[in-house]
Parts: sequence; C-alpha cells; structure tokens
Amino acid sequence: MDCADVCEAGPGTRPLPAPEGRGAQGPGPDRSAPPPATLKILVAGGFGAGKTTFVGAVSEIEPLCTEELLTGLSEADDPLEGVESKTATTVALDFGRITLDSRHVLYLFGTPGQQRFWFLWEELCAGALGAVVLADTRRLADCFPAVDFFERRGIGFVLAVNEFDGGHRYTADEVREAVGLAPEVPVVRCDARLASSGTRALAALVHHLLTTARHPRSGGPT
Ligand SMILES: Nc1nc2c(ncn2[C@@H]2O[C@H](COP(=O)(O)OP(=O)(O)O)[C@@H](O)[C@H]2O)c(=O)[nH]1
Ligand SMILES: [Mg+2]
Repeated sequence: MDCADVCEAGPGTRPLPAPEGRGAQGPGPDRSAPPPATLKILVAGGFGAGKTTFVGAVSEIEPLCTEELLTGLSEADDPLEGVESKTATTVALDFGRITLDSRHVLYLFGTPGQQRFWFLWEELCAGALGAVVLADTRRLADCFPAVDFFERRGIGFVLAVNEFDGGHRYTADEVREAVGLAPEVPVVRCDARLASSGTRALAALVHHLLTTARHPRSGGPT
C-alpha cells in the first residue's frame, strides 16, 4: 500500500508549511524536496470507549490531550456506568502524530465523546480523510452518534471494537448487525492500549478508503 495512493484518494491532505529558522545557509534539509503532506484522521466514539488511550498509544509524540480529573460534580454530565474505573475525561480533544515517511505525516484528532462537545465535530471533520470509531461493547449504543455523523457526511470510517477486560466478545458480524453498519464498513478488533493494535485499525481504515476511492458506491452520502 502506497501512501501516495491515500493522498490521491480524497480530501484530508494539505501541504505542511515549510519549517522556519536555521538551515537557510550551509548543510541542512533538502529544500528542493516538497514539504510533507498532512493527512488528518479522526478518532471518535462514546465517552470512555478508549479514544485518548488509542491516540496516546499510536502517537510518536507525547500526545496533546486535554484530560481533567472526573469529580462527583462532573458525573452528572459524564455518567460512569460501565466505565467506573475511568478517572479522567477529555474536555476538548486529543491530538497525536505519526510520520509515515518523508512525504506524509498523519495527524490524529480524538473527538470529545460527550454530547455537549458535538459542536466541535463539524470543525474537526473539515478536511478529514477518514475516521476510526471506537466501540465499547458494554455500551455499544454510545458509538451510534459517531457512526451516524460520519455516514451522513460520507466520511469513510472503520468500527474498532475495543475489547475491554470482562466485556463480552462478539463476532464482527454480530457487532455489524447491532450497529446497523453497511456491509463494506470494516469491523476490526482492537486493544486501544497497544500501538500495534491501533496501527492495525488505522491500516484497515486506509485500506477501506483506498478501496472505496477506487470503487465508489453509487448514490453517495445520504
Ligand atoms: N482493559 C482495557 N482498558 C482500556 C482499553 N482502552 C482504554 N482503556 C481504559 O478505559 C478507560 C477509558 O479510556 P479513555 O481513553 O480515557 O476513553 P475516552 O473517553 O474515549 O478518551 C481508561 O482508564 C483506559 O485506561 C482497552 O482496550 N482495554
Ligand atoms: Mg478522552
């Protein structure tokens, strides 16, 4: 799979501004080389589905995340049923980076899961190549808003089932049916704590985007 294919597959690419500062004279980076293109991918899902964990595991930089400690007061807004071990909540978004090669840099944006932050989603999805929607099978319905959001905008996504300890293990087909996903949307298993597992989910997304770019469905988004 070639990153160049992904860049040509649709929106979500933008040249990075040329770096400033030292190196204008003498040896330095090859300035004749085009700046790397940025690819934007969103990581969405319900509260506690593992978005912050996912971005942190796969990012090559210390992820920028805006976590705050959960308090008794915040529980009214962020119910902890099913995720009682959660001690912090994302109050804006998570941000991480993966350099694919000298020409392509992937930026990951973890969308805030809480309903009160949905207004941010419109901004975040501008120019996005695609999305990973994390699903927690203990609270599967929490991923429905994200699935609806991307389906309505025709943004390609994969559903990554984050298998929490003690959660029931469903087959991909059972999850697909319960969520009402179109047959072409990939359902992948994932452990958001593991970089290798997150990378597999991202690879599945890229593969899906390439496939749909080459064989678009007739009718387009609804
Ligand atoms: N056992 C297990 N715990 C996870 C997994 N992914 C996330 N967690 C934990 O679940 C909690 C919620 O994850 P977080 O990333 O904050 O969820 P977010 O609200 O979607 O950002 C945290 O305590 C994580 O350590 C996973 O795949 N397996
Ligand atoms: Mg979070």
